[in-house]
Formats: sequence, C-alpha cells, structure tokens
Amino acid sequence: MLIQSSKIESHNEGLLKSHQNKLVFTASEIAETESIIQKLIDFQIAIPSWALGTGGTRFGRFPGGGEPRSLEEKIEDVGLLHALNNSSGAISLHIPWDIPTDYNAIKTLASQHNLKFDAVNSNTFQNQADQEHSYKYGSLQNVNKAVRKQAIDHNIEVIKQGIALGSESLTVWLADGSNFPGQLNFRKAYQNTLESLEEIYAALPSNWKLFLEYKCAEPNFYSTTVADWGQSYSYVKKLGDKAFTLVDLGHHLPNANIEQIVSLLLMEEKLGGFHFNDSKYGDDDLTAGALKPYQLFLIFNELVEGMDARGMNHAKDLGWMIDASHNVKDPLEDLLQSVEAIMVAYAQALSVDRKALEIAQNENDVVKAQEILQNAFRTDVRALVAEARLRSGAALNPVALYRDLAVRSGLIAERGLKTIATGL
Ligand code: LRH
Ligand code: MN
Repeated sequence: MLIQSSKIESHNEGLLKSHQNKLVFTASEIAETESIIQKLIDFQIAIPSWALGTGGTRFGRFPGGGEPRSLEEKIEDVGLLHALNNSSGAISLHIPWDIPTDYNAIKTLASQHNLKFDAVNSNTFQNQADQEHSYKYGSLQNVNKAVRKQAIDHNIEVIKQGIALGSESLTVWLADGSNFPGQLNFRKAYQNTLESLEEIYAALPSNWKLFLEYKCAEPNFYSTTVADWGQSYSYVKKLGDKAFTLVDLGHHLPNANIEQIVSLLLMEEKLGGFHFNDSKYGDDDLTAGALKPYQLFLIFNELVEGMDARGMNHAKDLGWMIDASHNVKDPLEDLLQSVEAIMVAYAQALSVDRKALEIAQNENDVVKAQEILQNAFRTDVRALVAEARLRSGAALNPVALYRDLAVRSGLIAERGLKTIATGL
C-alpha cells in the first residue's frame, strides 16, 4: 500500500500552524536546534522483518488481520512506515523466516521504497523441517560436532544471502544454554561456541561486522552461553576487529545499569548496535520508551557523549534496530511509536548542555549535574522530531495520518483477516 505524497502534504498543512508555534518555542529553549534537526533527519532505524505481524506468547496469539504474507509485502509495510516518518530507512531480515526467492527483484522493490538491508539475523534456535540435526541441546555450543557444523554452515549461508542483498552485518543470537545444574559443562560450551564463532567470523567479507547479541535467560532458564555483556565482550574481543556486542534492551537482569554497559562497550570500541524495545519483567519486547523512557534517554545520553568522544558518525557507525513483538497493538502503529520514542530520546540527549555538565561533574556538584540531565529529559523536543520529518517530506503526526488513511482496513481488504506473517 503506497501513501501518495499529496496525502502527506494535506495532512501537514492542517497541522502546520500549531507545529510552527511549538517549534519557535522549542527553538527558544534549546541551543544548536538546527544541527539537532539535521542529525535527526540523518538518523535511520532499521525495522525487524519479524515484527510486522501480531506477536504471541505460549498462552495465545490474537492476529489483527492484513498481516504481510510474503517478504515483498513486509518490504511494502516498512516502506509505508518510512513514507510516514522518513526515519525507518532499513529492514533487518531473519533467515529462514525471510529467504528472498528473487534477490534482484527484492533489492529493486526495497530501493523503490528507499529502503536498505540492515543486519541479517541467523536462526539456530529453531529446527527447520528439512534439518538433519536438532538444536534441542544448543547449536554452536553443542557437544555434537555435527550439530555445531550444521549451525556454522547456516550462519555462513546467511552471510551469503546478506551479501546478495547488500547487507554488511550478521547478528548472531544464540538460545544456547541449559535448564538444570549439571546439564552443561560451561567451559566446554564456551570453547565450542568460540571455535564455532571463529569459523563464522572467518567467512565475513572485509567490510562486514558480526554482532553477538547476549541475553540473560529464555528459552534456557538455568544458564545461557552468551548471557551478558561481559560474556559477549569476551567472545568478540577474541574474534577480532569485525566483531562487536549487540545490546537488546530487554535482555538484562532486573535493575542492570544498561547506560553504564553502553558507555563501557563504546569506550572499548566493542559496541556494535542495538535492539530497541522496552520491558518491565523479562524480554517483554514492548514499545521502546513505553515503560522506562528515562532509561532510554540515559542510554542516548551515554551514546552521544561516547560517540562524540571518539568523533563517530552518529547515523552510520552503530547498528540502530528495533526488536519488538506486538501482542495487542497494530504492529505498524507500535513500530511508529517506537521510532518516535527513540528519536525523542536522541533529540533530548543532543540537547544536553555538555559543557555545563562537565563543569558540574568536575566540581562534584551532584544536584547541578542531575538538574542539567533532567532539564533535557523534561524538555519537550517533539517539535524538533516533527520538523525533521516535515523537512524530509514525511508526516508531522505519522500515527494520526496512518489512522486517517485507514491503512489497516486497507491492508485487511487487500490481504484478508486471517493472514499470518512469518516471525515471532
Ligand atoms: C531473542 C531476540 C533476537 C532475535 C529474536 C527474534 O530474544 O531478541 O534478537 O533473533 O529475538
Ligand atoms: Mn533482539
């Protein structure tokens, strides 16, 4: 479903006056407004191909209708999001959930929607129908060399598929671990995983990156072989300069200080990118910023500080991706909300008075330092994020326009109520 630019223009015309009033006020409150708006225009967040349908849990799944039936329709849906906010300019595929049949046709379709292919994701946490060996007891850690070889070959195949699509990174998330004490020899599991990752790493083209995603638990509930930032860091340090740690916000033990982990990985030049989402209990994969918006702001505050300390390009040097699952909301509305929350957190972090913060920190003026950060978090920067969309031909209010155009009922009319998208 394509959104004509004329629809976006008439939508913006109706909101222009109030937007300009808010923008003038916001610009009077924040320094460097123009450079912040330019950075927001350049900032693109990759949409997960596995989160364009309704997610579920073991207790149930309640599809909302009009879900994409193919990779082509998934690309159209991400293209629709990108037309509405011009901040979703990439799609991250999960193999084998999204194996292209005709690579050139898929690349052409993606470029027609101004979309790039971000990281490709391997999958050695499910058994495929035609698979010889089971991953029941793990993949790269498995005590059985034949199982490890099968998983290594799959990852190398995913790299080949990524190269054909123009992707430049592989994300490896391993469900590997154990459910009971005694089930696993941790040392051998680590060594098997490292040796297996070394074979996958050796297959990376020179300009590629490998992102190793950690997760504290689920589907294994006693140990996970890449369970936290420290374990992922120990693997990627040994693998080499093309290997980095990927931070999924929902993969931490309760009360973990994620912004401090981000600061350290960035300083160590081993931060590869993010899977943005939010959670209250476990890996809930909820809308980014929906539960802990201050934490999301603090993470971007460390990102801006740490990236500027290394002279990094904010838009290009790290992998910005969403990883969410939508059990009760329209997947496309949920993704529009996640992108908005991420852009707002980034804009707030860009508005922090860094010089004043440094002085306060050097003087141990705790209250002053806290006031500077909270002032940025409590400043309404939504007009800057909206202005970035307006200048790049997108909608001032993407969710409102999505609803005014009754996109979901259009998709249901086109695809039907019972369609199920591949993915989680
Ligand atoms: C694991 C994870 C990983 C994906 C999967 C879809 O919880 O975050 O990034 O492979 O979700
Ligand atoms: Mn993830």
